[in-house]
Amino acid sequence: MNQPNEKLIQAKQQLAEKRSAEGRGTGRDSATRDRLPPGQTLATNGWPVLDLGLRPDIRREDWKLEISGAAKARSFDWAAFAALPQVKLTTDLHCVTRWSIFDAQVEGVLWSEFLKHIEVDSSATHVMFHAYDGYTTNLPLTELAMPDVAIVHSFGGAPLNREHGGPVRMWVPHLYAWKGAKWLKGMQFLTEDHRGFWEVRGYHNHGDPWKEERYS
Ligand SMILES: Nc1nc2c(c(=O)[nH]1)N[C@H]1C(S)=C(S)[C@@H](COP(=O)(O)O)O[C@H]1N2
Ligand SMILES: [Mo]
Repeated sequence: MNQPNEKLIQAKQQLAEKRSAEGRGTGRDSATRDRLPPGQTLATNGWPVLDLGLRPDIRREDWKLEISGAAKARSFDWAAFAALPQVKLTTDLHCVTRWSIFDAQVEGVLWSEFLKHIEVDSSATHVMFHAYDGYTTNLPLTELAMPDVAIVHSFGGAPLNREHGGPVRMWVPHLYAWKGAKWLKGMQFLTEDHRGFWEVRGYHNHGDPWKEERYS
């Protein structure tokens, strides 16, 4: 009677698993490769944490978002923010330190929706985002107008944890992740561009991962 060659099957299965893991890890399979911007690797161990190391501990009930500069001054507390129309988004995210994550599920308020609830001067061209850890990052209104830009409070169906910028962070998935301020505290509307924390320290002012706009 012919017996299947268990050893051969095992060896082949191990090879398949190895190749599959390599594909996930490095973007060597074509579907992954097409979604990975140049020079990026898919993070294999969940969503990495990157920041200045301060990680402020803000409770939802203590959180405030201040609108300032070339816009009507206004403050949102958690209740006011949570009352705005909410969406769920599934997007990829790319970090300049070369990891990417696929299919991040976030929930919050789309930028396009948020704009309906504030009064921005016609002279405004850029926004400086301010965070509770002192971090800043600048974005032109034209980039904020791109799809999937949002102010988010949840990830994977749960409140955004402290490490990833809870209670509320910016989500700008078409640019490198440093453009998304964690522990969001303020939006300062500007009539000209000013560079944020990393942008004055050699990071690219625009940060398109598909063009590898990493450093300037
Ligand atoms: N407030 C704040 N936001 C921040 C940072 C920071 O140091 N402070 N780091 C930025 C950088 S460099 C990256 S890569 C992403 C990382 O987000 P994550 O830790 O959720 O992966 O947050 C960005 N937003
Ligand atoms: Mo980063």
